[in-house]
Amino acid sequence: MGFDFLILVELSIIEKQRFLTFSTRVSLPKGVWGQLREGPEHPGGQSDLKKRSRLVTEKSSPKRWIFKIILMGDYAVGKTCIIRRYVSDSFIEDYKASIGVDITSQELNYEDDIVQLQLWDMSGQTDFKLVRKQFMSGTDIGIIVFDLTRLSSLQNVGRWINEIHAMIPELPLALVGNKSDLDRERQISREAAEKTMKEHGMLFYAETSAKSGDNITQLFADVTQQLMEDNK
Ligand SMILES: Nc1nc2c(ncn2[C@@H]2O[C@H](COP(=O)(O)OP(=O)(O)OP(=O)(O)O)[C@@H](O)[C@H]2O)c(=O)[nH]1
Ligand SMILES: [Mg+2]
Repeated sequence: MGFDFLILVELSIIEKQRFLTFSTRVSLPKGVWGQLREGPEHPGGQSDLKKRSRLVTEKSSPKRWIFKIILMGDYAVGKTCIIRRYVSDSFIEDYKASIGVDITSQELNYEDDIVQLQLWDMSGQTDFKLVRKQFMSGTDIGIIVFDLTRLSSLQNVGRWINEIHAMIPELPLALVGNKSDLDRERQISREAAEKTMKEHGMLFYAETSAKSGDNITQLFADVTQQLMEDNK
């Protein structure tokens, strides 16, 4: 029963990915997307993409880059809302758990170049561990989100890191504390979160509110800067 359900979910994700591939705003040269997405897999689940530049159009000006970013973290910490706020500047109060993986694309300028961020929103439910595993390949950077009003979501950060690094050893990771607007319900100080970030050797720590929009654009600007510094 559980197995059948999983297969259905994965098929819908593949359909979605295909749709996104054709609807993306970046005009990729013919065949480039296929080349980018279909590298032979290494045993650890990491594709050979990591060794390749993310520069898509080398000769044209401006240059175009494409990066895959995964968002992970406990259920209901606000991963989907962070992406929604960033991409469509909107917010939904009702919680609707993500099923499997959702992919959204956002384009931005970095200096004279154009960067396309592929944002892979992974369900935080434990049931979807297998699905998450299958969609991690080719990731450039991970964002682990926790809820500033729920201590357990910070305590679980180590588990998320293990899940990711089991598939992609040493993938660079950023830590994000979301729901900063709920100041009175806050359970985690900035210092405690920064300590966790340092203990795990993560890139940086940021606090966001998908509800107010605070620091959301800055978060993705910082992630983009990190990616570009690593790839240029
Ligand atoms: N106050 C406040 N609520 C938020 C914020 N971000 C998300 N929420 C709420 O938290 C709940 C969960 O948000 P989601 O974005 O669906 O959480 P998720 O991490 O994607 O959850 P899963 O898909 O189950 O992994 C929703 O009710 C949102 O309205 C925020 O910054 N502030
Ligand atoms: Mg979600």
